[in-house]
Amino acid sequence: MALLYIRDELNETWIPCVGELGDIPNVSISAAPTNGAALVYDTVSGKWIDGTAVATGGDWVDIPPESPSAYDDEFDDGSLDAKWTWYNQSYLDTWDEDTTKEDCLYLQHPGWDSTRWAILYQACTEGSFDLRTKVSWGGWRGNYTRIGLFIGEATPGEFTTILIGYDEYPRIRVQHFSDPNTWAEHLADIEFNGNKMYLRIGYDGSTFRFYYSDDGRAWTELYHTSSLGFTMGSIGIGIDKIFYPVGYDDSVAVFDWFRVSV
Ligand SMILES: [Ca+2]
Ligand SMILES: [Ca+2]
Repeated sequence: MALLYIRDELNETWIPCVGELGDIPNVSISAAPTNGAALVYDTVSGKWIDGTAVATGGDWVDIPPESPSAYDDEFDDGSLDAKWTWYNQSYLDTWDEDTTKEDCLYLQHPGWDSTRWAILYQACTEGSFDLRTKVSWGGWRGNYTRIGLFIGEATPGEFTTILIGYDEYPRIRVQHFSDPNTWAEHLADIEFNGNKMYLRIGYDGSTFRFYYSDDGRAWTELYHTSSLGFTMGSIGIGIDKIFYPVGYDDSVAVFDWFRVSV
């Protein structure tokens, strides 16, 4: 029989689920199961997940949700889903949904053509939402290379992104663009020397919040605003690398999944 563990977020430990659960902060468990399985409620994602999935103390944020939204993509079936539309895909930009390694989406952007952000987007005008992705670098990075998560106008026009990127030094940054080719303003940033990050944008009907996390569970808010300055019409992911001469290595964004709660 698999042993179920419960995550104690306050003490950052896994607690074996034997006997009485007691009052453990931030988690709850379903009624006694009849089939040997158990459901654990993850207060971070707001979803019930199969308790056996965390039996080894694993990283359950990487387990697909039981009820994915129509916007979700696990990037695990070998082809780019029809729900995505490219913006600024030049003949140089390629994608690879690699099912032979980690079931990730690789966006490769040489960057020495005239475009800036190469973007994959979906139309979205939801009143409130929670948008998350897991992203890492898969190639070269230098000044003005960026990979990130965004919300924007339709097609997508003006947009605001939370990204991991490089500008004199490596950063996590919230940035506003007038359009995918035109930078507008820096809104917030911190130094970040890592390679992998979870990024999140939430809107509760009154405030837009931009978060990052190194484990996908404990989130740090980097920026919030009550007004984006534009009307939201799209959500998506992208990679930016501008005007490096031929000879620099390609820049590659590796997205593991894209999940949306509305
Ligand atoms: Ca796919
Ligand atoms: Ca995946």
